Amino acid sequence: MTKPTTTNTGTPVESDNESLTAGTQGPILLHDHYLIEKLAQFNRERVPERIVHAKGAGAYGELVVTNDVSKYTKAKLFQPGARTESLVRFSTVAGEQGSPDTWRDPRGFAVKFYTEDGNYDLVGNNTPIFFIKDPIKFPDFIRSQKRLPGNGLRDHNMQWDFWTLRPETAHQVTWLMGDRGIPKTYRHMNGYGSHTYQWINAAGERFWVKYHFKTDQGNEFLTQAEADRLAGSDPDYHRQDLWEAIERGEYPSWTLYVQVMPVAEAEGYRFNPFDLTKVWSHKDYPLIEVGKWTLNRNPGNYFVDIEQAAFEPSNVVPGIGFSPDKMLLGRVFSYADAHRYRIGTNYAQLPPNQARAAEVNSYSKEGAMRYHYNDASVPVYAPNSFGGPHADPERAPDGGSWEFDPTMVRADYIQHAEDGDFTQAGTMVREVLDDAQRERLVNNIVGHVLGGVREPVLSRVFEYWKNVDTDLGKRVEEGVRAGLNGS
Ligand code: HDE
Repeated sequence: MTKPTTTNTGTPVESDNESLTAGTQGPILLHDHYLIEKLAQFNRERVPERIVHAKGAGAYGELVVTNDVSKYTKAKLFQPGARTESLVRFSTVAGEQGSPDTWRDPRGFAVKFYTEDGNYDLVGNNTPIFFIKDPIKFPDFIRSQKRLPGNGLRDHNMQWDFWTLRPETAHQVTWLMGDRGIPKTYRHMNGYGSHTYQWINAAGERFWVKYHFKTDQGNEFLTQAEADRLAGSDPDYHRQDLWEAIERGEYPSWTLYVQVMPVAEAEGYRFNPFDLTKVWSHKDYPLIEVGKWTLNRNPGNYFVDIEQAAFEPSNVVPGIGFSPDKMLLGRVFSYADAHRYRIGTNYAQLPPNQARAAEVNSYSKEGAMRYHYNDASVPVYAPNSFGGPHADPERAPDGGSWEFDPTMVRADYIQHAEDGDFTQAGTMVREVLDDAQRERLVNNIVGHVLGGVREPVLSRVFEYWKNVDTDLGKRVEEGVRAGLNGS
C-alpha cells in the first residue's frame, strides 16, 4: 500500500495531476492551496551556492587513531585508539554548481570531525599551499579566476594578469598546472590542512603542526585531454565515482599524518613557517602517522547533507589552536559569516552541522528556523543564579597562543633565510618533478596561455616562469610563440 501524498503539513491531497478549476474549462481557483504550495516551494528550493567551492561531493566516514601522538596534543579525537565519526566534502574552487568536476583547479578537502568536545573542522585543499598569503587579497584573487564583468565569460588573460602581478602565487600555480591540477578522482588525491595549526598537549606545551591526508588509493591524475573529454561527456565524473565506490563497498581511505615543529624552531626555520605559500621540507620535519580516515557511508540526501554542510576553521577543540598564518585567521571569521548568509542563522542545527558526540549548552536562542531549544528552566543569560551553563576555561580550547610584536602594521611576513616567491616552486620543478611531469607541466601552461593571454600580460608570464626555473621558462616561451605562429 503506497503512502498518500500529503501537503507539507501532512494533510492527504486529492490529486497530484489536476489543479482545481471552476468546471473543466474554468479558471484555476485561488484556494487550491496545494497547487500554490507546490509552485511556491519549487521557487524556493535553492539556497545560494557557495561563492567558491560551489561544485562538490561528500560522504561520511570515520577516523581511527593508530599511533600515539598524545605528547603533542590532548585533543581527544587524536588519542590512541580514538574513533571519531566524520563528514567530508570534496570540491573544485572556481566553477559554479553545474560546472564540470574535471576542470583544472585545486580541490577542496573539507573534513568535519564530530568529537565529544564539539565539532572539529579541518577545512583544507588537495594542495599543501595556496596562491596568496594575506586574506585581504582573497576576493581579488577569486574574482580574477571567475568571470569578466562585461560578458560574464572566464578569461585566461585575467587569471594570468593576477598571478603574474602577485608572484607569491608561483608555487601554487606550478602545482595547479601540473598533474595534481586534475586528480583522476576524489579518491586518488591527497588532502592537506595547508595552514600551520597549533597543537597543545596535556602539560600545556605548544607545537606547530601541518596535516597530511595521504591517499591509500595512490595519487593519480587526468591529462588535460582526458579532463576536457570528461568535462563534456560526464561533468559529474568525480561525484559519481565517489558515490559508486562507496555503494560498491569499496571504501576509500587516507592515512593521516602530521609534521610537528617545536615552537622554539619557528623563528630560525629557513622558511617562514606561517606563510601559506610555503611547505615545510619533510626532511626537516618528517611525517608522523596519526591514523586511518575512511569514507564508508554515502549521504542520505545530497541537499540536506552536503549542500547544507557548513565547515568552518573556527571550529577547533581543546588541544588544537590557530597560528600567526594570516590566511587561517581570515578564514576563522569568514566561514561562519558565509554560512549565516547562505543557509541561515541557525545553520548549526541542520543535520550535518549538529554536534553529535557533544552536548550543546549554548545561550543562543530563537532566530529563523530554530527548532532545538534549551529547557524552559535554563536561564537565557549569564551569569545567573539558576544553574545555567557557565564558561569553563579548563575545558575550553584556548584557540592557541603565541609571542608577537604588538606594534600595528600592514606588512608582509618576516622573510626567513630561504624565503622568496619563486624558491619553492623552482625546487619543485627541479627536484620533485621527473622529465615526463615537467613535460606535461610545460604543455599545460602553454595550452592555458594560448587560451587568450596577450600583451602586456604575456611577457610577464614568460618572466614569471623564468623566475621559477630558467629552462622551464624558456620552454614555455618557445611553446607559446610556436603556438601563436601556428607552427
Ligand atoms: Fe575558503 N572559503 N577561503 N579556502 N574554502 C569557503 O565558505 C575563504 C581558503 C575552502 O566544502 C567559503 O562555506 C577566505 C584556503 C574549502 O563547504 C568562504 C580565504 C583553503 C571550502 C571561504 C579562503 C580554503 C571553502 C565559501 C582566504 C584551503 C569549501 C563558502 C583567507 C586551506 C568548504 C563557504 C565546503 C569555502 C572563505 C582561502 C578551502 C567564502 C576568506 C587557503 C575546502 O567563506
